Amino acid sequence: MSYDLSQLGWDQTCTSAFRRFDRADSIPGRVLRADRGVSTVLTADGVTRAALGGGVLLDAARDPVGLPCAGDWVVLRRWPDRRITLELVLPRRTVLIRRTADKDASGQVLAANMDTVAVVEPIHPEPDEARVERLLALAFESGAEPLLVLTKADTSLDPGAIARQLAAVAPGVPVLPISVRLGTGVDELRRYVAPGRTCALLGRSGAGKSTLANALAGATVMPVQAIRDADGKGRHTTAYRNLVPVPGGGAVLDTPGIRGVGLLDTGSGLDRAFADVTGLAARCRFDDCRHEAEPGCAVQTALADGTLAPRRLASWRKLRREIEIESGRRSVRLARARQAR
Ligand SMILES: Nc1nc2c(ncn2[C@@H]2O[C@H](COP(=O)(O)OP(=O)(O)OP(=O)(O)O)[C@@H](O)[C@H]2O)c(=O)[nH]1
Ligand SMILES: [Mg+2]
Ligand SMILES: [Zn+2]
Repeated sequence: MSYDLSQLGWDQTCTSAFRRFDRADSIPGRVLRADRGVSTVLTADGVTRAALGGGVLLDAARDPVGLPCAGDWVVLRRWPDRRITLELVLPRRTVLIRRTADKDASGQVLAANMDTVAVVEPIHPEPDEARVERLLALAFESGAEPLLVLTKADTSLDPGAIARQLAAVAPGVPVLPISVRLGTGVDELRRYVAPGRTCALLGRSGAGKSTLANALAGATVMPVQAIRDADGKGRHTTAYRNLVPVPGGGAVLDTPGIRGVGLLDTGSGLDRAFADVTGLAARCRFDDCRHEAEPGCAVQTALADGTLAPRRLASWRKLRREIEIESGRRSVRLARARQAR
């Protein structure tokens, strides 16, 4: 069996990154799934399992962010005794990363090298604007193009109205209502998994991510929640992140539902997710405007004339504060670690 890795986005940049490590016994591949100590990797020769090599383990001991994850381009090594090891993770073009409770880690990598991050939010039960905002900030921060997918469009009489309502919390982001049940919107999503392109799915448990992945793959690759419970809450069905190649196209990267997601942000992802607010803030008279009662505050003007929703401003402030507190903690930790050394 032979597989053309360019279908999955292997390009000139990958080729030159790989060349630096190229040896007779090295082969490139893309991680479909990463488990503890072993990765499932798609190479030109098909799917193989590879144990983590010493170098990768050493890097990961310093910072788990260096561990391979679904979507990573990697270098494998074939040993004379037919063992295969994963020797290197090639530089990530984009990376979806969230804050973890782990004090020393710089975060948890959810997906790598995707072109699009689709925030997947169900129309039923009611979409949660605050969750969409938070996930979009994470999506923007990844470096990939965000997309908002509204699933289960068949549960609403007017999905278009819900899409318009949510577009207000997703400025500049395409909003795509989809019903896999009715087959509507799936073809639009297919554009994001064209040959060479990868789309990661991110959203709460039960949102319908795996159902989408299966629809794109044209097969049941991911198990989905069998029975819909009345409150729509459901339990986690997908337990691992999985890159699923799409026949005749690129790939979709399914992830387990996330409950809370801590932002690990330099601020730029958040600012881009709140482009409406930051765009206004840039027009305030004072550079250090706090958008409270200062004269010439464009944000207050927009609140007064109804072009900016108060909820939206409150949301932005809340997430900003969270990031500030977190980065404060981080620098204290770093300083302590330096002192300890
Ligand atoms: N009515 C309707 N139900 C859907 C649609 N798509 C998915 N569902 C249902 O939503 C439930 C959850 O779907 P999953 O695909 O397992 O959700 P998930 O986001 O992968 O969930 P986790 O793996 O737990 O994160 C299933 O019972 C699906 O049948 C749709 O278009 N319409
Ligand atoms: Mg799932
Ligand atoms: Zn202002």
